[in-house]
Amino acid sequence: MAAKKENNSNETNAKIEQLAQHTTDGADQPLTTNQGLKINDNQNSLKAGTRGPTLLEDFIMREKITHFDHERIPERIVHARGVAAHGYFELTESLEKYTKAKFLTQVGKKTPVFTRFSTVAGSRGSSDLARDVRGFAVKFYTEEGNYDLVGNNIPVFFIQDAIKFPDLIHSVKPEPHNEIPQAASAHDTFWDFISLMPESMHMIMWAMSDRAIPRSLRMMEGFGIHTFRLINDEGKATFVKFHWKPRLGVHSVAWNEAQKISGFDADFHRRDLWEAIDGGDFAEWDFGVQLVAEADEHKFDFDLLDATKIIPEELVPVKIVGKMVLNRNTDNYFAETEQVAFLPSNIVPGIDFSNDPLLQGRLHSYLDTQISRLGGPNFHEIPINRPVAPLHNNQRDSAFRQTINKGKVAYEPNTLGGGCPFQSMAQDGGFTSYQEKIDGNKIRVRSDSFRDHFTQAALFFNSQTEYEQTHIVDALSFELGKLEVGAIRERVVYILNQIDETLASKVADNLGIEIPAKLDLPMNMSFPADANPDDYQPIPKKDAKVKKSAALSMANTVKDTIKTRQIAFLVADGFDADDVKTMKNALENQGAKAKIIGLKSKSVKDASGNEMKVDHALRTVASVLFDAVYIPGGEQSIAALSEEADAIEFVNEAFRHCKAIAASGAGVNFLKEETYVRKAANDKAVILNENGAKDAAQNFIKAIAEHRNWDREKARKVPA
Ligand code: HDE
Repeated sequence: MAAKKENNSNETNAKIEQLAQHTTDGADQPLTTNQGLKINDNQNSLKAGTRGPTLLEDFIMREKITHFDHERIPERIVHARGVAAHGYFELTESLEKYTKAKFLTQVGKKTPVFTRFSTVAGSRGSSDLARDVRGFAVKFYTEEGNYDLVGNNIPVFFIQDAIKFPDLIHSVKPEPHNEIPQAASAHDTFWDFISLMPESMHMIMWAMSDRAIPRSLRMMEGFGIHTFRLINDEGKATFVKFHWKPRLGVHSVAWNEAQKISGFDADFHRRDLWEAIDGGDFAEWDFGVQLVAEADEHKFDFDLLDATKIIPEELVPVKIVGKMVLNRNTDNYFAETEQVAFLPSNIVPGIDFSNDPLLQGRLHSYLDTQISRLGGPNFHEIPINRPVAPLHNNQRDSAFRQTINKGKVAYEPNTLGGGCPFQSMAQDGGFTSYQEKIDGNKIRVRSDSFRDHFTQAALFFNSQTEYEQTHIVDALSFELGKLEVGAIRERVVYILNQIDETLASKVADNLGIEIPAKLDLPMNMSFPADANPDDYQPIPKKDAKVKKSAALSMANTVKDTIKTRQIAFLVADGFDADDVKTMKNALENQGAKAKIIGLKSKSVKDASGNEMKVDHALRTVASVLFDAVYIPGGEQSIAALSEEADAIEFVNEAFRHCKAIAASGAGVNFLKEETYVRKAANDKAVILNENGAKDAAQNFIKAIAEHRNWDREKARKVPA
């Protein structure tokens, strides 16, 4: 056992060492060229005379500027905006019965991982808070080679076949004639495409829900989406879907809030992940699998190969078998986060693909795209992409080759190299593909079993609470309201009506239109756009086996922790130091972060004149960057805050976004007299306590753990 443990940590250390060998901060080192030549003058170029022209001979300047000229590489065509961290995956329950993959069979084994989160549509400099799907890509550096689980935070996808991917992405990206809008789906081309692709409707329900505006990357689920296969020692296959469940629960912000966060801190998610890890609050997810025996492949009323469908957890529960901990930030964003290359085709013995036509296309695309993005086929040699497993083959040369392969043998079979490197038998870890029986015509067609586009869209909508449904209606009304072409709007509303009549009528009402009685398609188009209209008509919603699924609503998530929540304390000179101390201690004991916000940048004085450092000046922040607000007592402090429009807006906005708000002493008057909180009778997330912070703390903690009091929207007609 001890030996095994040592082995695990050796592997983790090996990856860290491997990266460390390529790491430099230049400390105590002379400045050199890329050839190691020490530089004597880094201030002046080589010139013909003091005031003469610069000489072509200045190889030092030319090397430096040439490198600079090429500092930017093409960004990812999708998922350009991202952030990543290192950590490990630890297996807690063996899947030995189903797979021979070593990292999934040895309980307690820790496998190093590098995980990158991203938005999809925006370019690299866009905002973290765009309404969008989030990428959730994990590279496992296993002893049998790299395994990449390249998933998203939404368990389904827009399209069923990879051949549609370029169309989907061209439609959602900024429109090509004027490159507007950035990182937004609320424009004509996206909805034009969607209105002709009814298969996207399930995904649209998720994308228009609050799942598309997470509170934190540490508070979102991850899904492998496709059905994959696990293969055990006997070669037996079991279908599998992969899940990541965040230990802090699944939480989101309000749409109005998301738009404002984008202005106040476009790096909100990146900063949140960085600061949490930096402060020792490691990000954690449980890892789960849904397993389906091969014999049960056809027992569902949807197709396991259709990536627009989930397997409801009521039909196949998620079995938790491990956890992932992200505990180390990158040393260099570019070298690690930007240069990491994820490939769904990176698998290890014990895992195999299914015939999902979306997955099949991905197996080609990722390798292909890295070749132009990372400058050639040697991107596997970049430190972050190197496996910890040893690597030997006869691939040679091309741009930026790092390995110096010795000897004259670069082919196999050979005798001159002693037959090396040699093939491995399956029992020695040699990869063999699962021998699936295939018997069919060579044909371009969509399987009939892929035709039902509305049943699961309705399942998702029906599984939401009232406020979640309202948010979907609001999001659709926002997106469709932005369109310039009315006919697109009408088509989408017509399709929404196939999912749920109330949904469609509420959206139609917000848009000021009627639900169209029939689909109006220009140019004799078929629905959806398909070569042969008779061949492919979406079928109406079925009477599904599962009508509501608890796992689909975020209302049912973890709500018993305030760990890492950011609580704003609004103060000015003369604040009550006891209030601040008591509340700060109470919150920090539960793992939350109290942030002092004063009127000036440096410090603020309490009622006795003692100075306290502030974390932020009010003018640099807004309540959208925090989870809750506390106003401590202190007559003078409150008098000053009452004169500050920003302080009043801070509270009003927190109220509008349904956050927990607490006050003690004179702070109560501020809330009651100056802000919307005066309207908040019986609001469980407004905690007013004239007697001091101590009594307020417990109720405040409870309200913060609930994340939001979304009911406030209904009671107070507070738009969010
Ligand atoms: Fe991707 N996708 N994708 N995708 N995808 C890329 O690869 C592609 C799809 C996902 O953090 C690209 O390295 C096709 C589904 C993530 O680096 C590219 C299809 C899912 C990331 C590509 C899909 C994803 C990518 C662009 C349709 C969830 C970011 C840059 C069949 C399961 C990984 C790159 C990172 C990135 C192609 C659909 C997830 C162009 C053709 C479904 C998380 O190769």
